[in-house]
Amino acid sequence: MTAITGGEAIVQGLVAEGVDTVFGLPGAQIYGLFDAFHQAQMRVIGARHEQACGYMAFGYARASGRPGVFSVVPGPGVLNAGAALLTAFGSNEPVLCLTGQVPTPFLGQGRGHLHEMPDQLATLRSFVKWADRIDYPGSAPTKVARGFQEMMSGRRGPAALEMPWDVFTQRADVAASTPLPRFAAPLPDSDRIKAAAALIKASKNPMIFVGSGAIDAADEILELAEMLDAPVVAFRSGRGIVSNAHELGLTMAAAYHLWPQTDLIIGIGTRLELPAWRWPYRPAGQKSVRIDIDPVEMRRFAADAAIVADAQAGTAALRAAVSKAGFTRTHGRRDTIREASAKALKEIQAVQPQMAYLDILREVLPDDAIVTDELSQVGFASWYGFPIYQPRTFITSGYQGTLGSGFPTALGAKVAQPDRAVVAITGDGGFMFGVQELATAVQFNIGVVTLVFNNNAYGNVRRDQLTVFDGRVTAADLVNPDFVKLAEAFGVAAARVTAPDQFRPALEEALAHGGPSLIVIEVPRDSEVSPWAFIHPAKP
Ligand SMILES: Cc1ncc(C[n+]2csc(CCOP(=O)(O)OP(=O)(O)O)c2C)c(N)n1
Ligand SMILES: [Mg+2]
Repeated sequence: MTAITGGEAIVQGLVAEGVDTVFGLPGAQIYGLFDAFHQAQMRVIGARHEQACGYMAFGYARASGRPGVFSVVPGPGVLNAGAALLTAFGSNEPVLCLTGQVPTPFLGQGRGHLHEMPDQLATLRSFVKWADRIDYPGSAPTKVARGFQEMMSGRRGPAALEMPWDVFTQRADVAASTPLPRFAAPLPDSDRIKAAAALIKASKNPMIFVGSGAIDAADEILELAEMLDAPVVAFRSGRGIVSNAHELGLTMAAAYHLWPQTDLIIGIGTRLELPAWRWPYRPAGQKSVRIDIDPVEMRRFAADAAIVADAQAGTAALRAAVSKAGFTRTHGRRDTIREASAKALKEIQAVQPQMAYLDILREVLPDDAIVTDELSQVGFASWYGFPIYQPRTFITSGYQGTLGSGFPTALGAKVAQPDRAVVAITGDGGFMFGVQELATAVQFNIGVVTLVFNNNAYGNVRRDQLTVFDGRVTAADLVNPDFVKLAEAFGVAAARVTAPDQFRPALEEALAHGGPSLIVIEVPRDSEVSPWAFIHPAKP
C-alpha cells in the first residue's frame, strides 16, 4: 500500500470501474479531486453551468449503457445539477455525482462554511437512488464500488458521493479498488410465469409495452412479439427496443388504433404510463401481465400476473412457457397491425409544420443517429412522428419533462458516441436554458447539430393560456436574440431556415461539417398544429 489522497482514492475507484471520462466544474472544495483527475489523465469535459455537467453525464449514460460520472461543488453546485439528477432518477439511468462537503471539523454545525447546506446527503437521498459520504481516504474504494453496485443493479438509477474538503487532499494508505458484483436479480417465479402464459394463451390480441427497463432485452422482446404477432409499443424511453421499421414496432399513435381490441397488455420494464393513464380508458375485461425488476411497481399498477424479474430473463422465461402452453395466432393480425400503422402515419401528417421537418430529419439521418427531445412543439411530435430504429437512440427526459435538458444531454451523448450523428431537437425557450454550452461544444469540439425551432414563445404554455385561460398570456412570449449571430459569436456554424424545403440542404451541410452547428428554424408564433391529440387521445 502507498499513501494516496482522498481524491486519488476516488479516481482509483473510477478507473477500476472502467471510467475514462468525467464531466465537471471545479471549485475550492473539490480541487483535490480535479488534481487527481489530472494526474490520472482522466478526460475531463468542463461546462459553463453545473446543470450541463449532470445532463452530459445523463446523455453519456443513456447513449452508451455505461455510468455517466460528473463532479461539481457542494451546495449550490449540487442544486444547480439537481434537475439533471432528478431526470436520471426518473429515467433509471446510472449517473454518479461526486461532490464536496465543508471541512471535517465543520460538519453538521451550520456555521456557514463555504457552500454549506443544512443536510446535503438528506437532500440528495430524496431524489437519487443511493448517496453516502466518504469520511476518510481509506473508505473510498468500498464506497465508490458500492455506488456503482447500486447504480447498475436492479432498477438502475443515479448515485452521489460527498467528501469533506480536507479529505480530498488528506493522505493515507488505501487498499486497491475492486468493483463489487452486481446484486443478483430475482429469478422469475415459475408459478407466475405459468399464470402469465395461461393469460397469453387465453388472449386473442395481446399488446406489449416496453420502457427504459427493457432497453437491454431487445432480442428477447422481439422473439416474444414475433411468436404472439403482438405489437410492441413504447411511449418515450423504450423507443427503438423494437424498431419502428419492423411491422410489430409501433408508435403510440398507431397502437391506440388497436386499443379497443386489446384483451391483454404485457408490460416489460415500463411504468405503463400510456395504458394506465394517458389513454382514456381500458377495454372491459382486459387482462395484464407485468415483468419488472422493481417489486414496488407491482403496487403502483397491479397486474393479473406480476413477474418480478430482470427484463431479459423474465421475457425469455415467459416465451419458453408460452411455447409450451401454446398460443393461437389471430387470423390476419399482422394485416390489422399494418393497417393501424398506415392509418396513424396519415393522421399525424396533420401536425404541421412539425411533421414536415421531422420527416426530412428522418430521411437524412442514418438509422443509428441519436436524437434528444425537448418539451417543445416539435419534440412532442417526435414522440410519435419520428420513427426510431435502435435502442438508446432516442434520448428523452421521460416523465420529468425537464425543459432545457435536450441540448446538454445531446453533448454527453456525442461524447459517448463520437462516430454517430447526434441531433438535439429544441424550442427557443428550452434551448436558452443551456445556450452557454455552445462554448463547451466549441472548446471540446463536440459535433452536435442543434435544431432551434423558434416561435418566439414558450409555445406550449402560450397555447394553454390562449385556450384554457381566455387568452390571458402571461410570461409566455419571448424576445430572443438572433440565434445565428449568437451561435457565430461562439464559433458555432449556423444557418437559418424559414420553410421546410430549406431544411434538407441546411441539415446535410451541418452534418457534413462535423463540428458543432446550429440551425434556427423560424416558425411563426401560433402557427403550429397542437401535437397533443396523439399524446392524450380522446375516447372514441
Ligand atoms: C424545467 C422546466 N421548467 C418549465 C417547464 C414548463 N414548460 C413546459 S413546455 C414549456 C415551453 C417550451 O417552450 P419552447 O422550448 O420554446 O418550446 P415550444 O413549445 O415553443 O415549441 C415550458 C415553460 C418544464 N417542463 N420544465
Ligand atoms: Mg418556443
